[in-house]
Amino acid sequence: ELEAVVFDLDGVLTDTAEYHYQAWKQLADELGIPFDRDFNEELKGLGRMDSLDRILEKGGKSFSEEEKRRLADRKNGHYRKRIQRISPEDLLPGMGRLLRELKENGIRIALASASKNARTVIRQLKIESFFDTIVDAAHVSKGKPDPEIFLTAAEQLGVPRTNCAAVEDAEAGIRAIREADMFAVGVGTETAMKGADWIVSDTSKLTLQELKRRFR
Ligand code: B16
Ligand code: MG
Repeated sequence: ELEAVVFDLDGVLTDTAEYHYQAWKQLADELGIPFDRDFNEELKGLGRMDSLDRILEKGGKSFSEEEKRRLADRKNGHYRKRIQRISPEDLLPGMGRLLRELKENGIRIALASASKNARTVIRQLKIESFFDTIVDAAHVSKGKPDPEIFLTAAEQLGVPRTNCAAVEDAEAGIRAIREADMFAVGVGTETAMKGADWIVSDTSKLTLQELKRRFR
């Protein structure tokens, strides 16, 4: 039976994925590395350093660890500038309703985000009080597609993993959910979300009633 729902942040609760794209694009432009939305798809859900490594690899550039840290910080600056504008209006369609439905029905709620900026974003969206636990990159050692972040969320909620559903918009995230033995809900296209147990084209289709029906 469904006891808990674990949410990814970027691309599920709000479209920070767009801001990550813009911030990486700005950094890539500064470095003279080609960067487009297609390539950005591959970065979704990956941690900051993993993403940077992919971009540098694609551009055929190598930097020292020290320089890479500086580049990652620079990207984070580009990103933080953009997320300051986030407000409750930036919650993706239907997500405010879903969070309320879950609360009213006693279903526990967790956040599992690879972003170290997750709490800032959740605060700006004014949805912090819905979450029973927030697990972000600072709490885990292995990033998605490793299942650690989802398993940590279930553990902190005290709910068996098989009674959890998790919602993701990234390939790496869907893999992590499946590895964690949870019910995987994918937001996106059939191709990008292949492997998910239930795929919705956008967040407005995510209702508790339908989730319960699909849940194994
Ligand atoms: P930060 P999620 C992920 O968040 C993003 O999808 C990914 O694009 C980003 O690189 C990663 O967080 C790290 O974010 O640089 O803010 O620490 O989708 O797992 O909520
Ligand atoms: Mg995401």
